[in-house]
Amino acid sequence: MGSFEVIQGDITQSQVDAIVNAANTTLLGGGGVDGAIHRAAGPQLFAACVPLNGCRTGEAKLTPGFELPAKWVIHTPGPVWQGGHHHEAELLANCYRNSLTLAATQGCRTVDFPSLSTGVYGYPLAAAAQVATQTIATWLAASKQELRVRLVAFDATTAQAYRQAWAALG
Ligand code: AR6
Repeated sequence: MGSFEVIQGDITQSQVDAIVNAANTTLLGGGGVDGAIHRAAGPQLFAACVPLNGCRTGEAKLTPGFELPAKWVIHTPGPVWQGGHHHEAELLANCYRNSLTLAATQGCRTVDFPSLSTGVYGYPLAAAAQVATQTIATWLAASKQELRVRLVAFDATTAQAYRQAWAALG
């Protein structure tokens, strides 16, 4: 069991056990939330990512948070939207599931996600929100741990999409 909530804000400010990074497969930084996380964590984050040798789409790898308020960063490359027939939904679900499992394995009680894949990677927001909320709900229902999960939306439109998708699960 556990809980889920949507908030609006800047994930680099999150005071939680782990934040999730919308990374790319190199894990060596980029723009968007990835760039913001690397800037806020400081250069040690990049140094910690180099020996990880990248990460496959849908998988997740852990580093410390360094100068972030969050203790850990879980890096997961989401799928690039290619029209919806290239396993995008399955890969996006894998990102959420693998990140949650990694957080739980690490003993985290609180984990914050950004809206994976809906920026540069072009995943349609409503569809991404549906996959994310469904995957989180299923994972929480199956888990024995008390994990508090939050979706940190950068803007109001994104927050609304995830709130709607969560409510639609019934
Ligand atoms: N806090 C919370 N959400 C944020 C923040 C922040 N500080 N900054 C941006 N967002 P994106 P993707 C939101 O493009 O689509 C990078 O270059 C943003 O508004 O960051 O998975 C990586 O290196 C959007 O809603 O991630 C990859 O190459 C969401 O975060 C690529 O972009 C995700 O947008 C990954 O693309």
